[in-house]
Amino acid sequence: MTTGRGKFITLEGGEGVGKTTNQAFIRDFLQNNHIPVLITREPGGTRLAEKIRDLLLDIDSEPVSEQAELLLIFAARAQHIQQVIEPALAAGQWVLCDRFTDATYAYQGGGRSMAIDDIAWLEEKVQGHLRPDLTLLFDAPVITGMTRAGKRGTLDRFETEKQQFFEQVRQAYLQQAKCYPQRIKLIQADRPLQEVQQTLVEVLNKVVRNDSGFIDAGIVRR
Ligand code: T5A
Repeated sequence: MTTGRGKFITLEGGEGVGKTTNQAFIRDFLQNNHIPVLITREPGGTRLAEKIRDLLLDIDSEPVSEQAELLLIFAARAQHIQQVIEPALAAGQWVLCDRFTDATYAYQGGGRSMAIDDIAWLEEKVQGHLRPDLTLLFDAPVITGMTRAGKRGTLDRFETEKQQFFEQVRQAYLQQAKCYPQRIKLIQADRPLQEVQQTLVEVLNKVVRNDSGFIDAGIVRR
C-alpha cells in the first residue's frame, strides 16, 4: 500500500492517558490495512537513547537541572531520528512514536515553564524539517491519568511532580492542539477504552484512505 516515504504519527498526552495501550491497537489497525509500521518511543528508541531515558526517569538521581533535562531529551531525539525514524520513513515504513517534541513543549515548556524559544531553536537544529504528519493527542483530566498510572505501583521522576505541574502540561498540550488543528487530533481519553478506540478507527480510516488532510511534514512551521 505504501509507496515512497512513510508517514510519521505521534501519540501524545499526559501521564496514564492510554498512549501505550493504544499504540498497539493503532499498529494492528495499520498492519491489517497492509501498511508497514515501526513502533517506537521517546525518550528512547535506540540503545543510546534508552540509556538517556533511564537517566531522565531515574527517581534516585541527583537533582536534574532543567537545562540538563532539556538537552538530554534533544540528545536522545537526535540519535533516535538519525538511527531509527528517518531510515524507517525513507524505507516507506509508517513510524508510530509514543511521544515526540509536543511532549517537550508540554512538559518542559508548560510543566517547567522553560522558554518556548529555546525549545523551538533546538527543534529546528535537531529535526530540520522533520515534523509529525499526524499527532493523536489523548486528553483526560489529570486525576484520571494519574490514577491509572499510579496503579502500576512505582513512580518515575516525572510522575512524582505535583498536580499543578501536570495541569500545566495538559494546558500546554491543548495550546499546541489549538496552534496546529490540522496536524493534532484531540482524542477524549476519559472514556471506556472501547469508545476511545472507536474514535481512533474513525480517524485512522480517513488517514488510510488518505483523505485526512495529512499535512506535508516539510511544510509545517512553528
Ligand atoms: N518527557 C518525554 C518529557 O518530559 N519531555 C519529552 O520531550 C518527552 C518525550 C516518559 C516521561 O518523559 C517525559 C514525559 C513522561 O513523564 P512515558 O513512559 O513515555 O514516560 O510516559 P507516561 O505518560 O508515563 O506513560 P504511561 O504508561 O504512564 O502512560 P500511557 O502510555 O499514556 O498510558 P497506558 O497506555 O500505559 O495506560 C495506563 C493504564 O491505564 C489503562 C491501561 O490499561 C493502563 O493500565 N487505560 C485505561 N483504563 C480505562 N479506560 C481507558 N480508556 C484506558 N486507557 C488506558
